[in-house]
Amino acid sequence: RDSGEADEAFESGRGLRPQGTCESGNGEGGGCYREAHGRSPGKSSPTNARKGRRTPHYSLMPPASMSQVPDLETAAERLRSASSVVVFTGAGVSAESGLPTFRSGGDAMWRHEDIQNYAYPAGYRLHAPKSWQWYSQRAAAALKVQPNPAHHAIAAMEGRVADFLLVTQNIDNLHQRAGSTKVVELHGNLPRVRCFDCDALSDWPDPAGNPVCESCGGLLRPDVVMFEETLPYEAMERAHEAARSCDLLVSVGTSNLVWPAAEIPQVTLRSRGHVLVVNPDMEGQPWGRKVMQLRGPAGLP
Ligand code: BJW
Ligand code: ZN
Repeated sequence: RDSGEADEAFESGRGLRPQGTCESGNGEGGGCYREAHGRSPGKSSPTNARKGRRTPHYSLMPPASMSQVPDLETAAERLRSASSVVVFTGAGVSAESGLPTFRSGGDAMWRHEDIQNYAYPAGYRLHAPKSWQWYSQRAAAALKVQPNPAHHAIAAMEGRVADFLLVTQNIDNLHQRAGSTKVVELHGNLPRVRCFDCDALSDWPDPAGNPVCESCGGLLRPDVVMFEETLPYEAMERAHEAARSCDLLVSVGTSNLVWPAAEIPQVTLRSRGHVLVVNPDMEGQPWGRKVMQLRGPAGLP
């Protein structure tokens, strides 16, 4: 292997993982984790961009010593001593509220639905009104469940850390319902509806009715970021800036698979901060000398 590239991956926390574990053929661009991380759209890995070649398929497992596996108290101490903290969340944080994640566990959403049908603009248009009803049911389900201890703990952290920002990929509003106010939403918000054509925002109308915009007659959709759509510019700017300047970024309940959001922890690792990963599954997670991996669920009671 090219040791320069591998060392860069080590330092950035961009994981190497065993061969044969790539999630190809899942309809999400057909890429494996490494492909996605090595060449984010528009932001290719500097090393590979420079050398103009594909990222090789590493077959190394990270040495255990490269990442710390702290006990809860050590992780808590790291958090207490940080004066600038970013919490970066994904669907796993809402799992203990009863909402399925996208990719993990038996009830993962993408196990049951073809994401091409609903989570891509072209698929959504083609499969309306079924796609509309699918999102509408998810919006209703999100309203029925309650924030769990993880949401509450993150909301409480906001009041204790001088410089705090929650950067979430979640669209279910549970962080806000738990009391978080310093929130940046990268993937939009499911309780809102937007017109494909005129961009008018509204609340969910009768889900049984036709998804048609009252102003222009265009097709309605949830105000979430689907695949191949760009993330809100200002939200990404704020997230990048906070990730760049924080002492600690806590990545909770996300597979860290979807770009460009997955770059946020990497921004911290390339800067001066450390990363604490909280997840029951560390496969494909950031790792390296500045990473602590706390294996387990987010919402301990
Ligand atoms: C627990 C737990 C417990 C369980 N406690 N934890 C090839 C290479 C590189 C990039 C691409 C590529 N092909 C395509 C792309 C780009 C694409 C992308 O990244 N794809 C990859 C998946 C390959 N990205 C995009 O398209 C983005 N836009 C973009 O790049 O624009 C430029 C462009 C233009 C034109 C063409 C191509 C690019 C947009 C991404 C938008 C993502 N939107 C979604 C929602 C869709 C709508 C919907 O249905 O809601 O956002 S997808 C979905 O994934 C959702 C989530 O926010 C996001 C992240 O998922 P998350 O939250 O991490 O959930 P899971 O399920 O993945 O993980 C759950 C985790 O919880 C697991 O780790 C569990 O272990 C853990 N867990 N229980 C704690 N109790
Ligand atoms: Zn309209």
